[in-house]
Amino acid sequence: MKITAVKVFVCSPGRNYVTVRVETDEGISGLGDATLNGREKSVVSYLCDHVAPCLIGRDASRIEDTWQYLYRGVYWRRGPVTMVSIGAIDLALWDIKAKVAGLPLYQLLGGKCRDHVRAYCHAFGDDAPRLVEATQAAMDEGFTAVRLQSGLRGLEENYGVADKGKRYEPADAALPREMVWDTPIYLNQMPRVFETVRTAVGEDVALLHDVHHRLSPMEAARLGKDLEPFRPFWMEDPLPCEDQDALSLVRTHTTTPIAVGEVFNSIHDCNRLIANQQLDYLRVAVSHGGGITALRRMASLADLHHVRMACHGPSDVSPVAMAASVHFDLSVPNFGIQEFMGYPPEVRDVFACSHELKKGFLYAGDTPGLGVEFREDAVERYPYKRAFLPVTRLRDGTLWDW
Ligand code: KDG
Ligand code: MG
Repeated sequence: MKITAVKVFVCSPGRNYVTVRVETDEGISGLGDATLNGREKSVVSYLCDHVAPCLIGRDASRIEDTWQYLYRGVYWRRGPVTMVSIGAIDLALWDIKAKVAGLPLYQLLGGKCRDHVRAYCHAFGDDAPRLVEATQAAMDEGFTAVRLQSGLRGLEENYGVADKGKRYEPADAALPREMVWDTPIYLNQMPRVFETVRTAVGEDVALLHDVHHRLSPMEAARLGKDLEPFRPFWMEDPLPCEDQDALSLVRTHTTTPIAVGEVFNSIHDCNRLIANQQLDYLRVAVSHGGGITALRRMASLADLHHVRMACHGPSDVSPVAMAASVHFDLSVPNFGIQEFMGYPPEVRDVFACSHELKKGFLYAGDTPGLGVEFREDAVERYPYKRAFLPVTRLRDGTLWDW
């Protein structure tokens, strides 16, 4: 079965998505997700100019060899643009292989290790009482795990918090907006927010929190300790991701579990962290990390060291990668939890999916392959809109980690 075309589509049903379709001479095609929030066009160029021409005529069944060809065969390796491109091709080839077999993808990955995939959703509020309401609403929908993000007194806006009634979409402007950040206010208020929510909703629900890379090692250690009485499921990305050794300092001070990795794109970004047990959950997205082929390697390494997989799943991971995550999550022994922000009707109109969320758990469905169909007319109906993620500054103007 030969690859005859690699097509790349960009559409914006409420936010930008880059979708790849690999076509073959036997009429079977596969889908991949190459969305890189705020950098969509760079990926389009990488795929169209540097990947697609090399794949025409290659055997679509040779998934590992194609992965090696696109990774090892290339001098300029790694990086988000390269790895999400490889990831998209990899997902498409797995989709094709599973369609040829007439099986949902998880069957080719060894079959189900569990009946369904536990998902966590996002709850946010300007203050703790509103966050209690949002958490309760998520629990009423059936979620057993909820991420808490709160507004902070004295700050106009904060990561993960949208206006009431609106969805949170961070890449919301044609040029980067600027937000103000204040670490002391955050460190004082966040534990109190956790206390209020935990007291209101009881101890059975898992409560997660995303620090979004903003603390120093000692500040993160303090936050971890202060949150401990309220039993957080995890503290995510406490530090900027480059300084990996610093996580060991955080760990020696707190038993709050640590989740990192949504900006990682290679096993080389996490092999030492995993081997040194400096994290509890690995958050690499199935698309950003180089596809199913690469994620399975990471999961096997993680499993040796008691680290569980928790693939990144914000709305900027398209339903194609979300489907791949669900198949992956069903099949790996060391699955932890799956982030699921959900999609608005416009997105569901573009991507028809066999996977579904029922009462806080994800199910893959039985459609052969990934189980996603892409409506190509979305490119005209929902054209690309330039969108940037914000930047953050301290009150005195110092640029900070977003
Ligand atoms: O594009 C940026 C988002 O993917 C990121 O802000 C989402 O941190 C995130 C999360 O945990 O979902
Ligand atoms: Mg995050």
